Amino acid sequence: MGIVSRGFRGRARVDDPALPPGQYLTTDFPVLSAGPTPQIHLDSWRFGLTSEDGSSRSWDWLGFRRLPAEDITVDLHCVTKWSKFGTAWRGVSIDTLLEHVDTSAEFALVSSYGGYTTNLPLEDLTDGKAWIAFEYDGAELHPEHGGPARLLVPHLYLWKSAKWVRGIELRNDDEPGFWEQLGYHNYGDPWREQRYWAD
Ligand SMILES: Nc1nc2c(c(=O)[nH]1)N[C@H]1C(S)=C(S)[C@@H](COP(=O)(O)O)O[C@H]1N2
Ligand SMILES: [Mo]
Repeated sequence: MGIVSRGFRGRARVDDPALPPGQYLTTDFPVLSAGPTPQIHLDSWRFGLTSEDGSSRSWDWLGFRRLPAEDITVDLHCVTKWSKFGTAWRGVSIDTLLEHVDTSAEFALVSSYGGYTTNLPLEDLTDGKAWIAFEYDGAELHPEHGGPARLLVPHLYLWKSAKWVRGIELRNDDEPGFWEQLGYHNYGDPWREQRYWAD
């Protein structure tokens, strides 16, 4: 138990035990995108899940929105060193999407409208650790922040939280994504400061 209580969380304290090493707190919500914000119409939106045996499932927007959703409040940590505490989202747990999927895959490759990709171990997406989020702060997710829907994996640096997500491929082998190929750490744990490949 740290000396600083959770009640002190709105203040920008660098000794806050909830702030990972090397991070500073911000209250605004920066937009970081490697390219333009794609225009995605809800009637053509699809989310696909492909297993390592080649089988696949997909949801259109109405089907996706009929899935049980949860409210989650989490801290975000970006590799560019800002952290934001207490962000409120609504989304579908990846566990829900995987409910009827039989897989022994160890890895996931997440892809987005616009071409962005990111990779992570499948176990970092399961057991209540990740969501496909479609609301932020009580309103539909703004396109700049990944709307209509984005992956949210708050325990890893935010580049793993693919905006404009369109699918997840379950794989036996690990395939580096966009930033991972460009030198970002393959895993990206903010508590171990895994920013770049040599960290
Ligand atoms: N599709 C897509 N997802 C993305 C990115 C991107 O460029 N394209 N940038 C990543 C990075 S590096 C960060 S820090 C966060 C930023 O999310 P935000 O713009 O909502 O703050 O989105 C991540 N997800
Ligand atoms: Mo980032």
